[in-house]
Amino acid sequence: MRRQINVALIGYQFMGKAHSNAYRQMPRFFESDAVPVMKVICGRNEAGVKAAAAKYGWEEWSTSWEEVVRRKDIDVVDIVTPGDSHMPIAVAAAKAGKTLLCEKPLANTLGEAKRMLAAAQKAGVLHMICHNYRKTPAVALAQKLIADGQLGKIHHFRGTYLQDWPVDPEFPLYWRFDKAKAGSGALGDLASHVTDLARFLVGEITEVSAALETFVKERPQVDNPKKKGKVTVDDASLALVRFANGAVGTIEATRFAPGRKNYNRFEINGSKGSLVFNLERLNELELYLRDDPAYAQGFRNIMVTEPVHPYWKWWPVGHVIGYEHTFTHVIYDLMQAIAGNRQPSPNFEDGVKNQALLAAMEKSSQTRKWVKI
Ligand code: SOE
Repeated sequence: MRRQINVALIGYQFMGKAHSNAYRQMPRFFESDAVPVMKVICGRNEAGVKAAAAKYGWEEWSTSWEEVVRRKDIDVVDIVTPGDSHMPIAVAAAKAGKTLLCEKPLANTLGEAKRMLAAAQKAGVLHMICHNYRKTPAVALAQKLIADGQLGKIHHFRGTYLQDWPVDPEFPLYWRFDKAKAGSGALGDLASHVTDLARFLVGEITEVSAALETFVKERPQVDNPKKKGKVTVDDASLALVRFANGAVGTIEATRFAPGRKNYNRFEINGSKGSLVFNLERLNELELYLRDDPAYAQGFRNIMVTEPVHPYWKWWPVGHVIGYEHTFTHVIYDLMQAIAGNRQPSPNFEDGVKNQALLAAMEKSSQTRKWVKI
């Protein structure tokens, strides 16, 4: 008998959809030792959350996260709200003894992120941060190849995350442009994925030199489009980074790259070879090994769709998967961690380390100096 884990999802918009879809898929396809039960979805707008509950398949809905996190029958509290409410929800849920899953970045400030980790540790609960791209089979394979030494000593990490949705200056000033709500712009939303991948694949970053830029300083207000309001976050963030193991890297995240919808790519060069991942071709990993015979040297394209590959035991051989499955793998790992009573990975400790990098990048951009972590 697999353990039934009652989940409460706090928030129901974009990421709420992705998480709901993952919970729905889990019990059907996965041989996990615990299965999520979609108990309750929570949001402030009654009509919105009611519709989301029906559409995504949650048993109940609520407009009060305070009530939901206190419920005795809830095991997991999954937080997908804008960043300004991550800390209060996570701290209250930790105090109530719940397992925590939280969207990235962990919080809006390093101080808040540290409070969340401290609360989880004090309560002795399991905690996980949703960096879904780590759970892409090709990314997990890249990590294994590097950890096994196939690339030798790592010299370079080159990560880019490019989008284009707000290039039009008339795009409205919704919450992602408000520092009080979102914490930062491209930095927290996109660069945070790249810094997480850099840490996952290459190791800890010790020093950063960064530049943040806001190209469109004012946008039409959502409720009153004739009036403009101030954009208080970055549109782009760029950084040079140094790793503890001697590697160097570049991280570029922008919302101003026309034609690039969700272009998350990295290239890693080591003494023995290189590898390339591009989310737009997420089932593939490009690998170049210097030890290949001279006549056969070149980048090979590995289809990461075989049972020997990470996260492939449920999917049919050679049948490609997509973005949505990265979330299913997050939920699978969470359920396995709950069943085994061990901390999932990545968790709030990773969230705090990542937040320290984001804070350092902001400081570096303001002071125009290198900042040590
Ligand atoms: C929106 O910009 C967004 O959905 C991010 O919030 C996600 O974390 C990223 O994966 C895709 O883009």
